[in-house]
Amino acid sequence: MLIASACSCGAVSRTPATKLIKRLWKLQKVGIMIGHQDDPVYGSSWKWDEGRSDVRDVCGDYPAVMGFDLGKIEYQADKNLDGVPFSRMRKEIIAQYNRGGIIALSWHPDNPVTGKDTWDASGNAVKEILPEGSLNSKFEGWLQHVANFINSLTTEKGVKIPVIFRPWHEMNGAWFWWGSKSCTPQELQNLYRFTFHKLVKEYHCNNIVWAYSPNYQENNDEDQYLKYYPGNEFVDLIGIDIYDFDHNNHKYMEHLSLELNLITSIGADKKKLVAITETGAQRLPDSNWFTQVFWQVAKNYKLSYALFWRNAWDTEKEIYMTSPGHATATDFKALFNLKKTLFVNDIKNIK
Ligand code: BMA
Repeated sequence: MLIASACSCGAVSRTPATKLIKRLWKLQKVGIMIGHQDDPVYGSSWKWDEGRSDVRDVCGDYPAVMGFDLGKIEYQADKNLDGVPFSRMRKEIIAQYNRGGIIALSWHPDNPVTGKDTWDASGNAVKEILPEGSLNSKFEGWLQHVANFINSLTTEKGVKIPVIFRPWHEMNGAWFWWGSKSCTPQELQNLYRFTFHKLVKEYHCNNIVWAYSPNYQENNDEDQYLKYYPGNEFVDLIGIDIYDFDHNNHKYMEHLSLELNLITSIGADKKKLVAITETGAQRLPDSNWFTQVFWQVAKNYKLSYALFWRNAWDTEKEIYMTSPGHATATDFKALFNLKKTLFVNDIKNIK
């Protein structure tokens, strides 16, 4: 099961994944990359235009990290769960790679037992899709579709594009069908390892940097954080998903610093990259949130990146990133101008 491409401690054989891991270690020493989910496909007041980005329209550069979600690739659908065509997603991933940027993938698959969406936590789905379960072969098909997409990420010259992938994210929460109320920690670990094994060993995805990405949790400690951890050989980067959903800056700052104290120390112990794998203040109610709330905490840590969630075209409350004319635009430019925040132009020559 152990393979060189999944090891973060110095590549044995050079694969697209090990090259990206090495690059991420270099970059983590330079600053914190700023990321944005679905950045080039829609924004707070537009959708599907080409060549647009709320981030670039505000500060003149693309985010260093772009996030995309694979939800519904399990059916080989044309569009993901948020309406993004997979062909467009592939095109934007290639463009982001060509400009020197980095790509992070998540996956919100439907519930394989009930056929309902990813938030349907019923049906003991994890047990059913594992090797002894009744839906294992169906699930293998799903993983093959994921692998086909990830393997299809190549430049025009045929160079395979590496991506950060964080399967079964927020598993310590109870909202997804792989969450804490729907399976045991052991089952979740088996699911992660099964996913890893299929994608890496069977489908030869040598371009995945593997991320472990639980959600923020009250009174978190090392044991809690690692409760679902699949093992060092399956993980290159550890992170945390953490939001402010109720406009409480103080609480967000306190929680973020507790989580970052914890995961940067675990990261140092385990020699793993560390990131804020999802974050944001819902609706962005404060004009200076980026520099005065987020950055006041984040600046104290060595982190790979912070990925702000999407400016949803389909849900009014889901605004997590600045945009032209938004009250946060001036403050975001100030964040952009800081030496330690990295956008594409800051990283493109650091290979
Ligand atoms: C969630 C929300 C959903 C969305 C999903 C996948 O956190 O933003 O509206 O469908 O991510 O992008």
